[in-house]
Amino acid sequence: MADTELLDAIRDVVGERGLLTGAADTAAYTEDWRRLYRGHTPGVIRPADTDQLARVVRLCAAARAPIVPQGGNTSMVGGATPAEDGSEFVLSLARMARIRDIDPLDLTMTVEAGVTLKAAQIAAAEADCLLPLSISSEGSAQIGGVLATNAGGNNTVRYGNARDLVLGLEVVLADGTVWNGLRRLRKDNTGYCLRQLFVGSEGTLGIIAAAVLKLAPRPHEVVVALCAVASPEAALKLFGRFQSHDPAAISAFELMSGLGTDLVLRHIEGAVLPLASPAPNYVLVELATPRPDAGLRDALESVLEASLAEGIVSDAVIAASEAQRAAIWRLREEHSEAQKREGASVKNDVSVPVSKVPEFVRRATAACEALMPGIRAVPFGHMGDGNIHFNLAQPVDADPAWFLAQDHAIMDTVNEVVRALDGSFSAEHGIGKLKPYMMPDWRGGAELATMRRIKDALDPLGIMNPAKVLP
Ligand code: 2HG
Ligand code: ZN
Repeated sequence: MADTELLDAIRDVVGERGLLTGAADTAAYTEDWRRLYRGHTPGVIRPADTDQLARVVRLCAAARAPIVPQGGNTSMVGGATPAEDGSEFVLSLARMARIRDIDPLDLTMTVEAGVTLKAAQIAAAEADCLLPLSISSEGSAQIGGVLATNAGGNNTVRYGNARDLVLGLEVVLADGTVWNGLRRLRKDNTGYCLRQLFVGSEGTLGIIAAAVLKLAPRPHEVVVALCAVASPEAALKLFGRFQSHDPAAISAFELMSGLGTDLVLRHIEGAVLPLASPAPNYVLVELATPRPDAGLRDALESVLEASLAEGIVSDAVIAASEAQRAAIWRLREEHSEAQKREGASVKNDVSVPVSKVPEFVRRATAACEALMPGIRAVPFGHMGDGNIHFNLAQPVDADPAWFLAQDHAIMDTVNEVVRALDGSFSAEHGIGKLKPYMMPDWRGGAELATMRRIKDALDPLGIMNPAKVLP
């Protein structure tokens, strides 16, 4: 089918509103959040429901036209950006944004792919439930993308990753067939677990159209503290204290470096440090429980008092209101934006065993400083689950393009340390366009060969998010 014929056929399915073709209209969909990739597209397709989605996928399959599924376009690895050659359609799920059902007794919600994570959290809270997944980009990130990338975020220490919250999926397969797997069962051993194949597949096997997510009871008490610590070693000791007090109460345990926090204070309007003086490192700890009168605040105070007395913590503040809680969280959640404003940055989204986080930060910092004088390590992230964002800010006054041109050397340097500590080169952001070249080295042999066979079986034409994930 000729290009204009295909565009006309797609427009017949999704209507005028459902297809954007002008460069000005498609621009926001062709560049990634980090501005590492700028692609071109013959059109951004915006179906309104699963039936339209399936019909356009069928048209694209018949024309062998490649498709890049896109949610909130918040990928950190270029996972949702089309190729430069202008051959790939962007398939935006944004209009499929209905919350189909919430059941507080089953503790489930059924949501369409284009619902933002934030909107899903709010809907769950209105039903007196908790959707226990929280990421910095939750205001823009959409459920489809969150699941397709198996997002992790701040609550993994307690509730696991996105994968652990999925009971059922509705998926449009690469030939346009709709698989309705929207089951809400806690037990269902009926052959291969197809839903988990699509979770984390980054749109390379099919397109997630809707999902049944597990909810948790809504917490009655939530307490947040910001703690000043001398080093990641001290942060690990503090984690141990909270673990031995009550591991089930920890809903987030986040590490921030002095530099990262300083960048937030410098670049983000209204950000303030609620402590008397700056520290080399900080921990944000959040405890939460659905039990009323659990006395969490007292527990938090007593762990912090003991840690202060032992010299593990040098200062700490417990949020006294919802607003203070939000202000402390803001220091953590604005880390990416602040680093973007500071200049060029190379990101390493890595994981190591929790007990190895301090050693990892020390060795990776030394290795990067040896590689490039003036480079600035900004380690932060989800210490409670071992996932550190070991980001490197460009040397002050360096040319950003020069710095970014060395991203492979920097990432390889960090990954050598990750490997020595039995970690992973991609903890939660996925592979996208940025990291397929690392796959043979890290996942080669039987693992990568099996992934290729799965890809060939489910997407024989190779039209689903080409050149992502697999090298
Ligand atoms: C976070 O934890 C995100 O805030 C982004 O995963 C991390 O910017 C980053 O590297
Ligand atoms: Zn993160």
